[in-house]
Amino acid sequence: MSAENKDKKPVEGKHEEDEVDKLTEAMKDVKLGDKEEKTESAFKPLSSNDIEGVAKYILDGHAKNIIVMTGAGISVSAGIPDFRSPGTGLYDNLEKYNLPYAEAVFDIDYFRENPKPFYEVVKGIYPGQFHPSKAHYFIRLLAEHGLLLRNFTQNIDTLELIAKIPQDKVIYAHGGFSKAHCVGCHKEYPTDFVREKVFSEGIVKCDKCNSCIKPDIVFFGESLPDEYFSCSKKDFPKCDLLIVMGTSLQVRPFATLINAVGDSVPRLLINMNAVGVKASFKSEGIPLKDMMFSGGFAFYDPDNHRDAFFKGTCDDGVQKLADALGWGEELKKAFEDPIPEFKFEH
Ligand code: CNA
Repeated sequence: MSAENKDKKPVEGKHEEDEVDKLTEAMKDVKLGDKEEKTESAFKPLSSNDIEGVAKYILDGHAKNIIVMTGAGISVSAGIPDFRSPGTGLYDNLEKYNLPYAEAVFDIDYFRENPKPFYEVVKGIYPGQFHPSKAHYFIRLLAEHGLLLRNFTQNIDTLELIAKIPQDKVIYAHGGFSKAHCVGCHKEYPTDFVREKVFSEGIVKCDKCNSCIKPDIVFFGESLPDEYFSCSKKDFPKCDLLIVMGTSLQVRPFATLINAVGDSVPRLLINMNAVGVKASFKSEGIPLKDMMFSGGFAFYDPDNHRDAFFKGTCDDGVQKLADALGWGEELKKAFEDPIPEFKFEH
């Protein structure tokens, strides 16, 4: 048996036991002869579809394999603009680059033609300039309490590393700055060299083929790292609570992961606005983009039995959740941690 399979068995067994416990609990309300549909809608993993309900679910011991999906919104309070927030997001502030469309700044074909806008924009995100947000430290606390299965992040700012979230718990779905390669001949370059050139010369060229060098951020038109696929396949079936924070859920394939947890697994969204909602409730929030993947959050569905939405900042949401878990002071203290000198180590 491979090491991976050895690891897998007990976790799956435990997960099944939890499922049986949950089902047994749910069956208590079922009267003899009740129709099956009623059994399903009676099943409610959360005592209330809000942060308090999620905290109770955790405190009752139901969440031992929490997955946290994150996006640019968790780093906004750290001083890094997101993409899509109206007015402040990067996409609303690109006029000076005369781009054909906003996403072009992170498009691999456009980069090959005109790399300058990317190098300019990326200076404002480059690791080493920012202090992580409370939301990053909350993810670290989940790991320290032994509850974090994985943090899947779309972010490229590396604040997960600075907040000391264990790096084997983080999947950088859209890559990062820890490596850099030439887009022509794929020669690898030291990250410090690339960083220095970006800030001093505004453009970085390969000494072998004269193409541009790009940090290993995943651009539109490029594939996601292998570990994103292998870990999402392995992790999501084990997940017993999904927390989604600070993302518009507009970028595939990442966004579709919210549908990859089991049907009875609670999902908490902490965001400034409702996103990833079921297409039938699009008047209430931003729906999941791709109809090929059915599902989405059911906040506005009268039969919603497991989705909770906290409307507000990630930092307020995690503080409220931490308070409800009795970790409020621990989170405030972690947030005050002095940040280590920045080094690419993952
Ligand atoms: P996005 O599309 O810009 O969406 C951000 C979401 O967060 C929006 O729904 C906002 O309403 C919400 N939001 C903004 N501020 C807050 C806040 N303080 N609290 C709670 N919610 C907030 O960004 P996504 O991450 O969804 O898009 C994926 C892109 C963004 C990835 O490819 C990233 O690489 C890329 N990106 C990353 C960074 C970063 O690494 N910090 C910055 C900008 C863009």
